[in-house]
Order: sequence, then structure tokens, then C-alpha cells
Amino acid sequence: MNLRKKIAYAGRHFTPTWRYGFNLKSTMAYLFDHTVANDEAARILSELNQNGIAISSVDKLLPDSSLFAEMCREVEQLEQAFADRLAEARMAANQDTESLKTFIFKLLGEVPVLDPQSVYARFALQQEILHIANSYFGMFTQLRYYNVWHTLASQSRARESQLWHRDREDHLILKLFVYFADVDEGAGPFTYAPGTHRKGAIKREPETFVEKGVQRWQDEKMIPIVPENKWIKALGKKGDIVFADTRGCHKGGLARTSDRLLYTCLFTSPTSQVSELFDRSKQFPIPADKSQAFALTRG
Ligand SMILES: O=C(O)CCC(=O)C(=O)O
Repeated sequence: MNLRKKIAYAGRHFTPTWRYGFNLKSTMAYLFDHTVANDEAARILSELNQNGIAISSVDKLLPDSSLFAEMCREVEQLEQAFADRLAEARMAANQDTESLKTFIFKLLGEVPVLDPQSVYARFALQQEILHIANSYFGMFTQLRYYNVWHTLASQSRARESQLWHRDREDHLILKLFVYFADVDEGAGPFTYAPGTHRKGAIKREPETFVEKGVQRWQDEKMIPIVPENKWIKALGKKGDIVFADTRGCHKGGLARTSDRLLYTCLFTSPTSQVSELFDRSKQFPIPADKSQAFALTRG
């Protein structure tokens, strides 16, 4: 990185410039127009702020579980439709290829279409979820991605997101992982080093190596920063929801004995520099609800 780029990067990741410079409009809009939390959302927010991760469930957080039930039915159909391709992907996952994240089969494709009518968008745009995203950021956020990930059990060496890393999409990042089946140790649970997010108390950086342009590290480099007994492993049941600020140190998906099937979505600030992750070719009316309108609109 040259000096100009370094200064621009540092400015973007200095909380006051990120919030009151780059994201002033959505911060001010949110200040005058934010919603009130239910008790579970308040608990999630408090844990997210402190640890960078919080685990809840559809039943605890959402007043109506019918969207989750609808999503389960759609995912079951996708699984059946892609049965042959999943079998091929399973073979590839065991071949340790260097070029692709072969251990995850993305049921909505590599670049999913942003469609507010789809159950995947409607799930992310529920008031309780938008409330958590917007309150965590202290501004109106944008929905930047959703997909259904089928993580394939394999015996290949840990690589890419199976190794510790930080995501780079923004200064704060919020990802959700919603489980369609129980996740045990053998299904490669998402694992988080609490307190390593931007709001967290831990400022020391682990010693990293670079894999395909991304800094990653093995467990032994993480242990001196956050001891292993403090790591939060997102083991869980069908219907559990993991909220994580993936700017903090995390890894996951090293499934060894069983597959993992989950829905994921990503929220960032409006000015995140991440390249477009949706296919936005589908036209749709902007919702009347302000937080949904913000979440769906780019620029
Ligand atoms: O598959 C996992 O549990 C890890 C995912 C991950 O690293 C990410 O979404 O940034």
C-alpha cells in the first residue's frame, strides 16, 4: 500500500471519520428515527457490543417463525434440485484445490440476485434484525449479501475462511448465520475470539501469514491474544441465529464428520468499500419502511 492509500485507509477506519465523515447522512437519519428493542434484541446488542458475537434463535428473537419455516421449505427444495451438483462438490472438497473455496456450496449461486420478494431478503429485512444491525452500527445499514451455504464435510487441510482471519468489508460488519440443522463440533462451527472486534477491548494483533492476499493465522498465533478456553464456538440447534461482527478474529466451516447448512446475510455501513456482492439487475419498488429502504438502496 502506498502512503496515500495508507492515509485514506486509516481515515476510513478511525471511528469518528468513519461515522461523522463518511457515514454522517445515515448516522443523522438514524439518530432521529430509530426503533425500540425487545428484551432479546437488547441482550444480543449488549453481547455484540462487548464480545463481537451473540447467539440467539428464531424462537427467542422473532415474534413470528413462519418466515423461517418458509425458508426451510425453500432450502429443502434447493437441496433436492442441486443433489447431483452437491455430490460433485463433495468430491472436489476433498481434493484440496487451491483455486476455490470448494468446501462451501452456495445454493443461491456465487452472486445472488437481490430480490426483496424472496424469503431470503424478507428474512434479513425483518424489523428485529434490522433493529439489531442499525443499533449496532448506530446508523441505517445496508444489506449487502445473502446466501445459503452448504458446508461440505471433508478431510482436506484447513484453508481460507477455515483459518483465523478478519473480514475487511467495513469498519464494523454484521453477519448472521441461521442454522437449518444442528451444528456440532464435527460440522465445523463458526468460532470467534471475543473482544477482537473494533468495539472490543483487545487491540493486540496476531502474527499472520498471507494466503491469496488475505492475512490469516493458525490457532497457535491466536492463543496468546485470546486463550482457547475463551473462544466462542457457535455450536447450536436448528433455528439458532449467530450474530457476529466479522471484523473481529474468526474462522469456521472446518466440517469433518457432518455437513453444515445455514443461511447467511451481511450488513455494512452505506459507504463500505466492498465490491458488489449482489446481482442488482432486478427492478423493485423501494419499500415505504425507512430502514428497509435504506437496507436495499445503494448510493
Ligand atoms: O464458515 C464459517 O463458519 C466462517 C465464515 C467466515 O469466515 C465469514 O463469513 O467471514
